[in-house]
Amino acid sequence: MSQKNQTLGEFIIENQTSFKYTSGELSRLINSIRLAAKVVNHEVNKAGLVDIIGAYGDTNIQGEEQQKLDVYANEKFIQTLTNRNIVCGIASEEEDDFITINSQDENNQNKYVVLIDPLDGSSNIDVNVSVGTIFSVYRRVTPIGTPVTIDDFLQKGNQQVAAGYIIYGTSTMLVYTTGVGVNGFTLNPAIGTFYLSHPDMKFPKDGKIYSVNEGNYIHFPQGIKDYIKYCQMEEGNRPYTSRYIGSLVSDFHRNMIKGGIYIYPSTSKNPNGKLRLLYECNPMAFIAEQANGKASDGFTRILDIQPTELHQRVPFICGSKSMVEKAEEFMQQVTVST
Ligand code: P6P
Repeated sequence: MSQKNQTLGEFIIENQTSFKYTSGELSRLINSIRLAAKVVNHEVNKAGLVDIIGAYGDTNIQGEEQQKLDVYANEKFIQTLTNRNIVCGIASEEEDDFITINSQDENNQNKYVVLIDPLDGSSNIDVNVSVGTIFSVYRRVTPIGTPVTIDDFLQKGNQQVAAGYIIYGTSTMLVYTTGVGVNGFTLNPAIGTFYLSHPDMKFPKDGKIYSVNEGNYIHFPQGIKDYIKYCQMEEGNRPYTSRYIGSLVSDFHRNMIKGGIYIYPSTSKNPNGKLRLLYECNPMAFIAEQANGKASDGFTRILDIQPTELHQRVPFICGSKSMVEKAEEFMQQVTVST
């Protein structure tokens, strides 16, 4: 049984046997994500400083070319996963196509593929609002030792073997699941170690926070408009509170701790919504369900959606189970009545 203040490394070792694929590779994969998270965290936390320094031109005071942080984060996660020779393929929001790792090495017995949003919400960096990294892990479905194909990435979310996020906020946390619950680790920056601070995280079944960009209200489906009005009505434990950080990882993390619902629906401008299925919605949905929450597009469980392309978008409703089910009710009522 995990105990508070256990380090991430100790936790991985202790819980490795509980993971059905106990090859140790997944543990090494989580460890490589841990390393990349620390490197990116260092850079994110000095972003403001770098911006000030970088103001003297295109290079910073060390003469380094100033990189956009999401490009930097993308490079660090890809580099770490590649260098440790753990995965056979990577897909990223920052890469048009998937990346094949060591395909020329027929001895490449690596069986995992990773999909990442290296720095979600990066537009918030300039205003010092928390941002995050999201990752999703699958076992490949094509033969080991051959180059990965798109089929290895277009798997349903219910096939994920691990998923997690790093939130670069007032503190830096790594929250992940391997299908046996959700655990949160907080970084002690002084010594660069993640400690188990939030064991066995669970969404409260109900909540009083709804997170949606109401600036798009007039473009929402009628069911979402009706649900938002329901949240605002004086009745029972309502009105709810509206909280929207504009960073999925931050809104999700707060809702998981306090109870709440996050909604990024389809709009007339974006019929499939904005969020990406493979490296945003699927990993967050896996975590949500492992934490007794729920995630759907209003009609279909996110984890059951068959992906058709790497960067496809889906409407996303996720959070406390009873809140998601109420939003689905409004969505499905309108469909029936229209
Ligand atoms: P909007 C960030 O760009 C992101 O992908 C999520 O992290 C966030 O919840 C959403 O988009 C914000 O989008 O359109 O409300 O600014």
